Amino acid sequence: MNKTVLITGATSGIGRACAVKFAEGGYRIILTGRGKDKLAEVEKEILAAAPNAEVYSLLFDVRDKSQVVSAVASLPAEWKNIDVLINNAGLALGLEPEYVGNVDEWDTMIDTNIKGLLYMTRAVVPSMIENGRGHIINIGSVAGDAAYANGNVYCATKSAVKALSDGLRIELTHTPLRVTNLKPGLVETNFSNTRFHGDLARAKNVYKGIEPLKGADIADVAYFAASAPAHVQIAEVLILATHQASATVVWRKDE
Ligand code: NDP
Ligand code: 8X3
Repeated sequence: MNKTVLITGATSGIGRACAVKFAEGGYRIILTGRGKDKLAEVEKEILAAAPNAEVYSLLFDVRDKSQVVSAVASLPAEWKNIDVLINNAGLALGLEPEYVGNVDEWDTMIDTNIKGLLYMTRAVVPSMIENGRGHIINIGSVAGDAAYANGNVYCATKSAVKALSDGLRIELTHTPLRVTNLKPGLVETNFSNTRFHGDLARAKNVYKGIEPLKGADIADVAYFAASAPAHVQIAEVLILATHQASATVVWRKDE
């Protein structure tokens, strides 16, 4: 049987691109997300790109511990053996100093980017250990390497993704399982629209004067890491746009 990948936040951006890339590579795809219609749309896109792909969709919110547990437990027997877990669901909300930050938005970022990732890991990894195979690919960020002004809580959540990836890798050294932390820089997806609460002009401005990465660029790296020989563990990858050197150093062409 072909390998199976489960992707959180598969309804948009990087997660959606991973779903298509892994389907094209012959993986069976478990799509997970919060919108039924969006999941159906992604399923259609996958089948257009890879007509023989097998796709199974799970509808849940990664912040909800009991939904995570029951969604994973509800997988039919033939979908239960997950080879690759891509912990991708995540978001930034707002860009303002910590001392005036929106406390509810902090909760949402922490609940999604840290706790959601933990709930998924807790729900999926034990069966990977039992099966003697598995790969956890966490989507961290350049924002986890160093804080930038007004990024505070978002940067902290992505630092946490690094710590959790490193910790899990240490805890799994006695197993064949692998853990990868992918740290993208500027990727043009729905990310900035979400961060700026639907202010499309402000979101567009983030990518002004630079050719940003695309979701597909990150999917290529995720697929490469998953395809490495069993003795090779791609532990961490920082993926930046060519004219970007860090979260804050970006060369922009005048437009
Ligand atoms: P998108 O906004 O395009 O996609 C985010 C995905 O996460 C959506 O499918 C969204 O679903 C899902 N999601 C958000 N909250 C939840 C939740 N509570 N439960 C389930 N799914 C949820 O952004 P990206 O593709 O860019 O982001 C993907 C990951 O990449 C995030 O972890 C982000 O932090 C990280 N990243 C992004 C970078 C960028 O520049 N774009 C750079 C570095 C890292 P819904 O539509 O339902 O909200
Ligand atoms: C997203 C990249 O630099 O906007 O994680 O924080 S950045």
